[in-house]
Amino acid sequence: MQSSAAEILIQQLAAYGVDRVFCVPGESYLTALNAMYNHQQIEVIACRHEGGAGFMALADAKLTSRPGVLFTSRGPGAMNAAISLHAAQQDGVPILAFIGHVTRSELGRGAFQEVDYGMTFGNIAKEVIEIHDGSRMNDLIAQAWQLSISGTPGPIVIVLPEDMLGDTVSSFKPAPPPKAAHSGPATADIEAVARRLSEAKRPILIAGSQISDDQAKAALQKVSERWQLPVLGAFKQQEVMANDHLHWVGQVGFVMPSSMTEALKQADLILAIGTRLGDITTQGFTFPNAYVPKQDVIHVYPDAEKIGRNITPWLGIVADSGSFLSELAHHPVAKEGFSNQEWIDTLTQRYRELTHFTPRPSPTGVDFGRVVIAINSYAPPSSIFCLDSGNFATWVHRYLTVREGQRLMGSASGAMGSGVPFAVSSAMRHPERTVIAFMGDGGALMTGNEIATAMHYNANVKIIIADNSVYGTIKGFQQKLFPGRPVATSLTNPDFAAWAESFGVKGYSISEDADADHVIEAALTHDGPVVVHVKQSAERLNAFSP
Ligand SMILES: Cc1ncc(C[n+]2csc(CCOP(=O)(O)OP(=O)(O)O)c2C)c(N)n1
Repeated sequence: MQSSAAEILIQQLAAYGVDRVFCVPGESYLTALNAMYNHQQIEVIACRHEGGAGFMALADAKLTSRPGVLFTSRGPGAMNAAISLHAAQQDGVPILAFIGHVTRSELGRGAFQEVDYGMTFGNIAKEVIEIHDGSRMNDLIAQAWQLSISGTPGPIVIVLPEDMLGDTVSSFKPAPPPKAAHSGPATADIEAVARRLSEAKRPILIAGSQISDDQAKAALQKVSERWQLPVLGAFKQQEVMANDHLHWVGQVGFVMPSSMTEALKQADLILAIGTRLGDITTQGFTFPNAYVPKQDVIHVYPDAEKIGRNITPWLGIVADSGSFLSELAHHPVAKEGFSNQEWIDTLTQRYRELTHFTPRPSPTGVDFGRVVIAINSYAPPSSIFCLDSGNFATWVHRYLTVREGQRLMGSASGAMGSGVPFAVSSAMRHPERTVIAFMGDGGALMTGNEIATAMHYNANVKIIIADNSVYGTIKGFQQKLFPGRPVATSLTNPDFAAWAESFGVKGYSISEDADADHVIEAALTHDGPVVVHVKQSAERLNAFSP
């Protein structure tokens, strides 16, 4: 039997369990779109911008633990999608990004919308695979899938010359998807870790993005309890462990008060698992400090290339976070009783002080902390929280309690515009759960038009916009570095509640602190999508500013 290469591509995605792809359609991959017509088990989501489509694929990957799938047109479409591929790279999330391309005879001739994707995405994607021969479709999709999920997961770009998609090729027998190459710790490594943990007086575990599935998270909690380890979430990884657990000491954010950083620096052993120990997680390479840290560092990561890149470890272990954690969770504790309790108490006490909310009324607008506290009260137990990037997030990280069974997805790349698409995709994947997105007025108008996608596909999203009428994060930096000289940071905004209503979404406003509680209750119990316009005070630009 013969098929087109495009048909093989879609058949293979279906065989791998892909049930949803995100796209903006384009003339450069019409044959692939046409093949999707035959495979109704794959839902094709038409988005309003390729950046939005890519962020949706990223959130879908986080929620399904398999690669998110994105299709974009060549040139302009691919360029719009770049932000989401960069976010996937920085978050270590697998995405397959299929990009239409000029025909093979036009290659290298500066054809309409032609781009050299190897050059363009070479430093962002794990691999750029250009398929020149339709008969290789089968093999190369398998390769792309495998590469995206192995080692540090990440984006793979697959370039599809338009005419190649029409190649007539032999049919294939659909096979199950390739599995990630598995890596586990050696017995001697686990023994060494156990010994070192038993000797430590003030150990701390830094938990990263690769502790991503429920099993790994459960093993993390067990390790923390058995080995008496306080747990610090890496940048944006507030969901790795329940925030009301007695060993949770917070997530490392951009802004971290010295009361916490000074306490952390007293640690005598750092067990870093599933994190690349980047600049924000290490607070500018000061905890642990680069390259030779003051404390012994045990660095566990599935990719040898990332160990020792920033921090020289006492022991580096190439292993999946989940396998490492479950082995350590089951290893006999080497010594009876630990003397870490005082240390844990010191850190958790600091954490509790930091997260204790004291209302601070302002004549210029709403204290965003009031809104976050109201969400703590009304968000159902299985809520999915989605974050855009900006200083509004400092209130979320400080005051939101992410409980067991809840999720919080942010973007480690700090990409503005992720909030609405993450929420739309999450609400499609989990229509039974409440999905709440937080964003600033800046991020809201970058990809907020994806609310139209939510309406088109009945995605029930609850969108909270912190409107301080400035690019607050940048204004904060300007105030610090160039006081009294704001440039390009003030904004004129629409009435976001009315804007929401124009999409057919219920719009709410919070104009004063006293509104926060009842409006959030109404918005979260409203049967359908909502936008809540919070007229936030611009006086305090982050949750820690005086
Ligand atoms: C796509 C993108 N463009 C620019 C930036 C740089 N940047 C970081 S935060 C920020 C301002 C965010 O403003 P807003 O969404 O209003 O949130 P706020 O900081 O005021 O809470 C900007 C422009 C970025 N991170 N991402």
